[in-house]
Amino acid sequence: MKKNIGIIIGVLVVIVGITAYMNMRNSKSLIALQENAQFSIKENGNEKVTLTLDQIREFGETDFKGNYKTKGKDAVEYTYTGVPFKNVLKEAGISLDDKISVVVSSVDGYAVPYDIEKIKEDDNIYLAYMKEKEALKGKDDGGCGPFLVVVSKDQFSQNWAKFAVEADVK
Ligand SMILES: Nc1nc2c(c(=O)[nH]1)N[C@H]1C(S)=C(S)[C@@H](COP(=O)(O)O)O[C@H]1N2
Ligand SMILES: [Mo]
Repeated sequence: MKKNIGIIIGVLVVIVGITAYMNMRNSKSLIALQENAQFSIKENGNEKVTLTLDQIREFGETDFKGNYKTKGKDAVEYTYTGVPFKNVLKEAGISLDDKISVVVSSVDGYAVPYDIEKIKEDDNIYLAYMKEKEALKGKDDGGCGPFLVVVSKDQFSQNWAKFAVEADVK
């Protein structure tokens, strides 16, 4: 009997290990699929730089929380992965000193203005590309990505920018 329990635990440990490994591989390959995902930065309407997901991941990748609320449902707290939005602007060589806002535009024509003081805050506005360790799917695949601007400290997600493709710093 004792021996059987040992075998069962052993088998379970192996199954959990294999599942964890497969999940890890899965999220890596999903990210690889999104390697052609791009995000453009403008300064006062002028094209500054277009960044790939691979480049953006080098700007201080971190996990953070976001309260995603969709119509008719309660807000749900998810863990997202991305970079602080201000890091992206810094890496693009844009000074925030003389600026008022960052307007993020999306593939569906949606545009969200963020106050420059909000952008400067720590741990609040992020450029996300993963949710619960999986790459964000695009609009055509029923997702919010490949890039999603998350306002981490907000109670709801009405000021997030789904399918974000561009930011203009003005
Ligand atoms: N690109 C884009 N982002 C958007 C929206 C949108 O229509 N387009 N809607 C906003 C609103 S009002 C909410 S509540 C959240 C969640 O919207 P969803 O429920 O349509 O996913 O996304 C926000 N970001
Ligand atoms: Mo909304």
